[in-house]
Amino acid sequence: MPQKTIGLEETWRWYGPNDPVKLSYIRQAGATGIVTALHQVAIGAVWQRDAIRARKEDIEHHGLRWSVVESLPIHEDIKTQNGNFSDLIENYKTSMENLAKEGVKTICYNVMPVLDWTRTDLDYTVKDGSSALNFDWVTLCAFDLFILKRTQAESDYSKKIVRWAEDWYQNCTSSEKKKLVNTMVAGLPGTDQGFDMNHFKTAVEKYHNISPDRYVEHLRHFLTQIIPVAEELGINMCVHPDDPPFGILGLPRVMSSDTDIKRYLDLYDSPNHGLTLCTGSLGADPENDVVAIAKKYQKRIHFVHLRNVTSYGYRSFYEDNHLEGLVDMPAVIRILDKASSGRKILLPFRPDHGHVVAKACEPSDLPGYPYIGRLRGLSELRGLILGLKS
Ligand code: CS2
Ligand code: MN
Repeated sequence: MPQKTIGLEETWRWYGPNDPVKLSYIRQAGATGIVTALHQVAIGAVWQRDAIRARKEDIEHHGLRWSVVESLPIHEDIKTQNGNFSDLIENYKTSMENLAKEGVKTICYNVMPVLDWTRTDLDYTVKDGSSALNFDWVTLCAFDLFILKRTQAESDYSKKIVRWAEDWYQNCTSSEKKKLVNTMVAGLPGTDQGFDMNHFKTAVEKYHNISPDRYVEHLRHFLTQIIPVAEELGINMCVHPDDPPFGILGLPRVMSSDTDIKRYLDLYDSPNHGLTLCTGSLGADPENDVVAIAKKYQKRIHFVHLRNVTSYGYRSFYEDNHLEGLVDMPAVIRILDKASSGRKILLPFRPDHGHVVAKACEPSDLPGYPYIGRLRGLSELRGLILGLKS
């Protein structure tokens, strides 16, 4: 019998005790590692050691291990260098220390301003009838120009896109508009941090005078503080790329391409300052050669999200089945498998999102995180990994 995975660890994102996908279901899906966060703690507050331990014990009680923290979010005030951001950095360090004391030493985070991943449609029917997440540039433009009404937004779009966005906006119903607002600003699974439109606008406007170069300097400051702590604690920090991997709503984006990744990793040269390779996020820009990126940064990749995308127009894409779409998954797996084999610890990967299939049987309604679609993804990836080994 070939071993299931050598070097790679099958993990699964779990949103904690309120996740309709129970730890027992995850065990039955065949994953061995859990990716989770203390979602109940407000962004910026310290993750206390007893809360970490309780979560860890819960996971271990089900025969699983807590492999990765996703995410330990960076507070907006650290990103914009506002208010008491130095105290917030100290809190971040304390959370890292508490995690390390409990033996949880891989931490995923991202540097996207205001929003984590962004989609314009969370229920997009693909050709086999299942439902996927979708990002449409024209719809985003309509949101930006006619709903958010951001100052100077128009200069970010071509005349053609603006015309199509006007058509879209004029022809859509008020319930469609409402749905778009919810999709854009209501927050992500596992967070209570949804915005209303006014707060959202204020949060976006805080970046008005922060150019990508200035934003990089803010992040350099953050890294200079936290990476030495990671080195001391033996923690691998893994930055997640921007999703989608291009500028939206005038916000600075600095982790969207190979050039961006290089600049960001070069801000602090340390093996503990690494990358979450997210094939779906990077793959949404057809200019990004995901296989080349995987190869180039293989030593700095400490965590992997496997997902695929199909693009259908300028800056527009939907999430495809894991083995279909723009990303050459076998090629990525070959690189990761090789990169992981000589390591002291397994390289965790997870199926990042899945389609809603067999809706009536689906226990979860968290966008992107159904049980059955991810089960399909994990199973296909497991088969691919095994097949490439034999
Ligand atoms: C995840 C991101 O669901 C997803 O698409 O890949 O939300 C990811 O968790 C964060 O950006 C990492 O901090
Ligand atoms: Mn991802």
